[in-house]
This record gives sequence, C-alpha cells and structure tokens, in this order.
Amino acid sequence: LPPLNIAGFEIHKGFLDRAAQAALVEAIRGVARAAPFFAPVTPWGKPMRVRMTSAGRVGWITDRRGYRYEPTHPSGTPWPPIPQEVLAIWDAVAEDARQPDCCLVNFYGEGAKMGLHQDKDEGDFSYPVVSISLGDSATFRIGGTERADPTQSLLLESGDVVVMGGPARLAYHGIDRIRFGSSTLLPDGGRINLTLRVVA
Ligand code: MD3
Ligand code: FE
Repeated sequence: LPPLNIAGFEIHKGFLDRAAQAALVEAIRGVARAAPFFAPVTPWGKPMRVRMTSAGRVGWITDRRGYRYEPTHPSGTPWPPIPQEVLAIWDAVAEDARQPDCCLVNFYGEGAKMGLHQDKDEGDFSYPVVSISLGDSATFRIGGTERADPTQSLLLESGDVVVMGGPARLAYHGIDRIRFGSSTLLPDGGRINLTLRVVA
C-alpha cells in the first residue's frame, strides 16, 4: 500500500510505549467501572458490533432516538472525567488550547467492525479528532468527504495515535476488521479505540 496522503491526516506511529499503553488500559478500566460499556443500536434499530462508553462533560450515544451527545450514561449517571493521561496525549498532538469535551471509548471484540461513516455530530469541525489505538491491530479505511470517493486502508496498531484535522476531519472512515489476538495488551484480546472530540 502507498503511504496515506490525505491533507490533515497525521499518524504518530508507536506514539505510546508499552508502559503508557498499559497505564491507559488501567485508566479506561476505571472509566468503565463508573460508566459500563453498553451495546449501541443505530437509529434504524440495527445493533452495532462495538461496545461503547464515554468520559467527559458529554458522551456520544446512539439508540432508536438518534445519534447525539448526552451529559449522562444510558443509566442516568454522569460520565466520569477524561483521565489525565488521555488529556496529556491531546495536549501533545493537538496544538489547540481548547481541551476535548468527550472521550468516546469503543471496544472491538472478535468479529467487530465499524462501517464507513463521517463524524458530524459535533458543533465545530475546525477542531481535530484525536484517536488512540490499544490492543489488537485493526484495518482502518479512510476516503474523502463524499461516500463514493476512493478509499485507502492502513493498519492501526496498539500505541498509534492519529490526528484528523483540516480536510480530513470530515473524511469518511471505518474499521474493516480487527486482527483478533494480534496483541497481548488486553488479556482477553480485542481492541480499544479512544477518540477525543471537542463537541461544542
Ligand atoms: C477520520 N472510530 O468512533 S478512529 C468513531 O477505530 C470511529 O474506533 C474508529 O470512527 C475506531 O467515530 C476510527 C479514527 C478516526 C476517528 C475519527 C475520525 C478517524 C477519523 C474523524 C474524521 C476522520
Ligand atoms: Fe468515526
């Protein structure tokens, strides 16, 4: 595969060493104790393959009522704060003074994937989205701002950090598959992806 050349897409390959990855997993375990992973359903009633939760002032959810950010977990409790280790990564890779409002946590078990989509539920697309990959490797697909635009794929591995800003911010993207069991970071396998977003 040729190297990805999409304006505004930056990959920091191997940004986090193993100790930093393990510390993030512990921090996410803490988030999941306060705000357990749930099984999201699309507005059309289709169950998603990933499990989700969030940290921050708001969290992203989807159910029969639609895609949106909410100040509480589906159980009604507020989301826990974004762990400081996670905010430190944002500060290191996103030059913006403004910190993210939401850290969406996606868990991919064996066979999980995420279809091609745009992230458009935020109020200001001038801020980047930052993604942190932990655990099993994933085949990531990214195209242009139109669904029919050609796409390219690349492997996201544990410890990689991606910044999507500028024109890449509204690019279609998705996860085709994960290589279940390719990493030993999570004892039971699977992949965690964190996305940091300024919501409004
Ligand atoms: C490109 N997550 O949560 S992260 C999502 O690996 C999402 O869980 C995937 O797509 C995952 O919405 C991909 C990389 C990513 C995140 C946001 C983007 C790529 C992006 C926003 C715009 C363009
Ligand atoms: Fe997305």
